[in-house]
Amino acid sequence: MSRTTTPATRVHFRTCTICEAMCGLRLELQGDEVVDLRGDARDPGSRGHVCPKAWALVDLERDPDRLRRPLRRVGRDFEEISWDEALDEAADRLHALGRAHGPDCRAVYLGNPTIHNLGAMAFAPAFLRALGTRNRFSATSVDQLPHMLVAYLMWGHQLLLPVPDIDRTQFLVLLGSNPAVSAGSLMGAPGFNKRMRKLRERGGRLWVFDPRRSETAALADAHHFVRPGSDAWLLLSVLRRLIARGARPPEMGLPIDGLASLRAALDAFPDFDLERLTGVSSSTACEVADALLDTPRAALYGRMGLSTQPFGALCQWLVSLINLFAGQLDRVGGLLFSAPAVETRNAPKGMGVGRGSFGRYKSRVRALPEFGGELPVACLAEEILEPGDGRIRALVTFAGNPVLSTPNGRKLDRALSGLDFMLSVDPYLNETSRHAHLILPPVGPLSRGHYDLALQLLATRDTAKYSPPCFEKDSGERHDWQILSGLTRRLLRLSSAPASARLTAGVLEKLGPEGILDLGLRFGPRRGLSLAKLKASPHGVDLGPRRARTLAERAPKGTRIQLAPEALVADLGRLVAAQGQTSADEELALIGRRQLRSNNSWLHNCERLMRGRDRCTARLHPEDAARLGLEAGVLAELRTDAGSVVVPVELSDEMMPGVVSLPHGFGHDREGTRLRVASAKPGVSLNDLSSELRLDQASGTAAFSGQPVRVRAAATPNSAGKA
Ligand SMILES: Nc1nc2c(c(=O)[nH]1)N[C@H]1C(S)=C(S)[C@@H](COP(=O)(O)OP(=O)(O)OC[C@H]3O[C@@H](n4cnc5c(=O)[nH]c(N)nc54)[C@H](O)[C@@H]3O)O[C@H]1N2
Ligand SMILES: Nc1nc2c(c(=O)[nH]1)N[C@H]1C(S)=C(S)[C@@H](COP(=O)(O)OP(=O)(O)OC[C@H]3O[C@@H](n4cnc5c(=O)[nH]c(N)nc54)[C@H](O)[C@@H]3O)O[C@H]1N2
Ligand code: SF4
Ligand SMILES: [Mo]
Repeated sequence: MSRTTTPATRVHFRTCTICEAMCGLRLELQGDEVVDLRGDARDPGSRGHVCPKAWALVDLERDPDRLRRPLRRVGRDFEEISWDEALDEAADRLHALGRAHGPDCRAVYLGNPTIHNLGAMAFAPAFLRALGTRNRFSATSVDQLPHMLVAYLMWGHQLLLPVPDIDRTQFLVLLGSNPAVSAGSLMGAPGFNKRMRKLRERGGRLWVFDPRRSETAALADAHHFVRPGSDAWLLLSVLRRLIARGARPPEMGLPIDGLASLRAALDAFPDFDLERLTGVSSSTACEVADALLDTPRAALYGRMGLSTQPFGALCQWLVSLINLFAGQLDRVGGLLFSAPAVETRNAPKGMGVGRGSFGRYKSRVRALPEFGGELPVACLAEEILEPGDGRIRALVTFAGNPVLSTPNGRKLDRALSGLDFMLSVDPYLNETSRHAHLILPPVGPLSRGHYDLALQLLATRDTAKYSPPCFEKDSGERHDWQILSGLTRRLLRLSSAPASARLTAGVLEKLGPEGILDLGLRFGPRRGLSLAKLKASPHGVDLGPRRARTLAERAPKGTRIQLAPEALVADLGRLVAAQGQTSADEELALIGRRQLRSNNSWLHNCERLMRGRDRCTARLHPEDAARLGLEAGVLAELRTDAGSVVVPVELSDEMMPGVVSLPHGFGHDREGTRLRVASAKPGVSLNDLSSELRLDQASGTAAFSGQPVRVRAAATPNSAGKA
């Protein structure tokens, strides 16, 4: 009788590193094979929630397309080289260009997965310092920059971001956010649907303002269509109503400046026709204001749809003012500030994230303002292409795919192909890294230890959890932090940096991410925490409910709340001027559409998620389709000032008439990538349509929402996805 031996079964607990929900996962393994994956019911934050994307962690770990060794470009091809050779060459070339043209000729772009990566969070600051360039870019300026700018201007720290207390609120108003799909952002909210069911069971209400009847709107007590990019008028109306009803900012434990200037600015703002501009009636705006004022626990919150639009900063300022005047800011059931176990804000100088800064310098070509040491990524391409002193000649991309994720991807594509040197730290040879001279791939997502240093600040509950690596990396692989540290050390050596800088780099490398985390926990505000303690609690530690009135404790010393920051008051003039602008009849307003089985641009090589019908479609209202002579299933050409794409059409009355939506992160048909699954169903890139010139001028954030787009039947029926 033959006997087969089954490998021993082991169970591994970890945090999912894909989105801000930070779901606790329970993986069951037989040998090296993951045979089961489910939500960890004992995780104090996610309590068993999980979504289909979590399996991508397993698939990416095993993906044959995932790079394991450094690649060097040879003509149009790549060859594998050793780590030492690759790191030496990268540092030498960056150093040589810096010597010849000054440090600023070397730019850096940090992508979204950086924040989901303990090692990268711990080691990127030193790398950035060693490079010493003003040309820093990141996904921040296609995402949450307006939130950070407003926090910096109003209460003195870019990371003091108030989070809706969704488990205790009785009235939640969401604008431009779709947590039923996204799991929330700057509001990490795993199991959002369940939590909304509970809200309604306790007699609470959810209202949604969105140009699409989104998956979140479908859960709501009321959904109102709002014209893309027009929310600032709606928010102004809500604020005016609050003030007309006598609302005043409550005692916050901090001095409050600017009430008179704010009132003067609001009084001077001309009357406007809210319904014509936004599609929302004045009575609805008043209802929102009244409910926020009269419900003891209520919160108004706006996210992507409010930030990445022409008035992103104005919107986020108005959101904060509304919550403040309604007495809901820093209050239980309203919006609260987090109290994480590791205070990155208090990290030693240069290691954490400082208070922020704004407008200390400007971009060379378009004079866009710096924020927190970064420039808006919408100007990256022109900074490379435009000749002259100060031109960017080298670029390091780290965990980013800006060709698909930043405005006018085609222009950036062109710009990248002309760089003197480009380095990508990325596990894939994709639309961006295909331009690199060197690609340094980190280990897979299950082979590293993890703790969410930054996202804990933004979640709806304070927890702390360390995930050990599920797999040992093989000796020929490197962690992101080892790549960053290897580059930092070499750059410091080449530039004969002071001994102290080199010593610090050496100490950090010895500590590694886990050692740094341990120090952060031990010296953090929560007593008794350490890495050992977290290792002994594999499901994570609950840090208890959040408290009200913590802004005064957490704001930098000497903070005075600024109700009317000059830059924002001045920006009201731009809103007044936009009142008269009209769009052409044949134009629709373009918005994005996140999907449950996709995450930005980088999960499309996961077969499990890509299965089924083509999801990269243009969705519009049947009335618009009839007017434009389009039917479901036909191919349409979408054209803007930036470019054009051809995509299949879907019809749905979930769309506000006059609005068309397309998901972002697709467009995998570019030549020279190694993406087996993604390029089989490439879709088109939304950012081939978005213009790099369309910005929230106040913050420099890309204004994706509401881009005017001409839609018509495509002339070439066979060119789907091959724009
Ligand atoms: N039109 C439009 N554009 C958008 C958006 C939108 O809604 N509409 N959304 C914006 C938002 S919110 C964001 S955050 C950005 C995202 O923009 P980016 O961060 O530029 O793009 P991602 O698609 O997240 O690409 C992540 C890259 O990191 C790599 N990667 C994944 N994990 C790791 C890792 O652990 N280490 C390293 N080194 N690399 C890794 C992936 O292979 C991929 O190349 O896109 C923005 N762009
Ligand atoms: N499944 C999945 N989850 C994700 C991601 C993903 O790609 N896929 N990405 C992650 C990332 S990086 C982020 S930043 C978060 C973002 O998470 P969210 O902030 O929830 O962003 P979106 O899901 O893009 O939802 C934005 C909503 O705004 C609406 N909208 C568009 N324009 C306007 C406007 O002008 N006004 C108003 N009022 N609404 C508008 C859109 O129709 C959409 O419903 O999601 C994260 N989670
Ligand atoms: S919701 Fe986000 S964190 Fe949770 S399993 Fe899905 S991708 Fe991972
Ligand atoms: Mo994002």
